[in-house]
Amino acid sequence: MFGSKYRDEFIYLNSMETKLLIFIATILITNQGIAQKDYLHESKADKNNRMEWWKDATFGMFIHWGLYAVPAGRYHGKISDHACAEWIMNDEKIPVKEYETYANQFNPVKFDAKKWVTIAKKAGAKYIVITSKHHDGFCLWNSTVSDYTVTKATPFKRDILKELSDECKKQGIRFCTYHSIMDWHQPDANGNDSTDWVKYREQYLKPQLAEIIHNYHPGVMWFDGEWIGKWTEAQGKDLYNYLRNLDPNLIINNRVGKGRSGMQGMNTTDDAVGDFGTPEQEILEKASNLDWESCMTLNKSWGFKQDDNNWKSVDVLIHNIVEIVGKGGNYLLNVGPNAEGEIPGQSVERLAEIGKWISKNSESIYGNKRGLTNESYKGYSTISKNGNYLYLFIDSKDTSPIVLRGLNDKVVSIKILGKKNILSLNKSDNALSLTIPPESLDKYVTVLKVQLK
Ligand code: FHN
Repeated sequence: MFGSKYRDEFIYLNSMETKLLIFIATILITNQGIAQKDYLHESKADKNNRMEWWKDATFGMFIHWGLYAVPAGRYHGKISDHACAEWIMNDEKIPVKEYETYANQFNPVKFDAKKWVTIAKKAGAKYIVITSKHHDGFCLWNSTVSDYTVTKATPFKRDILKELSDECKKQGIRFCTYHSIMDWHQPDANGNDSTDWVKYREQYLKPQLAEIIHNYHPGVMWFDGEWIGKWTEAQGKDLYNYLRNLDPNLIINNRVGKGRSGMQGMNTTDDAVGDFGTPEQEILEKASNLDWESCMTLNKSWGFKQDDNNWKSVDVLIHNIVEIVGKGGNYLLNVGPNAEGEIPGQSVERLAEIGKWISKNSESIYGNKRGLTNESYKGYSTISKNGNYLYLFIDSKDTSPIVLRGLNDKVVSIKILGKKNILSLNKSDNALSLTIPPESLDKYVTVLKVQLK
């Protein structure tokens, strides 16, 4: 797999001032200088305070971008069998030196951070999570501990994380980063000798994460590639503490450890590390009061795949949002920009349509808690933090009466969100029911605002 022409063997060792900087930094942030605070036993109140912006944000845009956008799912003219284009190096067994040649072709001259952040904002996304480094090991920032970066190995030369993080700051969107623990390009990450693995963790993975945190200030560090045998829960806990000592406010997903399977790392019963659960391409079956985020693609591939036209409909996507918020989660919806630096039109169209719906119904989506149980209301709902307003999501294809049980003495009024007229209610002994005039139904999901006593 190796024979890289790009030096990953810690080029900073050739530079005295950088070596001194690393040495000082290591002294300061390991437990030889400022004592490492233990964040693994943070109080629930402190965690809730730290997570509040993320929970209120509810909806994020995921971005998978890197050298894999160049082949875009094809190799030697053949469409790769794997659904995900970002896995092409592994699936087509592309030798490192051959895969590296994609770097010479990576020149996304149409990349425009302002355009990308505007697309996210218009979609109603409040945060962006971009792949700083995916499994192929290619770095989308100007790393000092590798030559295998967009600034040094491509004709493009620009620091993508810098441009995107600056634009996110300008437009008030939280900038966050995805980072793969597994690294197909790093000799020490794939060496058989355990000292190689220590060297990868301590002298490559951690310094790169420190660079990202110091230079681009991500709100979330979204780990992935944690399933490899070499990575352990204990290493995840060590990394979690290391990063929280660099930025105490950083939010870190449960894939920093081995918690991905379902909701591990979420339950107070087990001690798996991580701040939120990460169900992928699925929505939790049951609602949960734990912090969780469902991540999904718009088609099938995370990275740009030129032959993947399996686009999800807007109706499905909006119903996903409603189900996820109704079950207490966040939604992280992915785009895979192409090698020119453009987000595919099919993605932009869907995100814009989602954004129109969210804009009309925003108070039912952002900053709320999950709502009623099925016993009280058969659909999904959210409730405002102060408990004064309940939001019922009505599938516009379902014309059956809306029934609320056990709330008779609590309901002051019900109206369609965004409209003035109060809807008339039928009261029975323990239930309220109503129907919405067909002409008042939303194209996708109609939202009722219920004022409670
Ligand atoms: O292997 C990756 C995949 O390429 C993609 O990044 C997803 C996104 O969550 N995570 C892994 C598969 O679980």
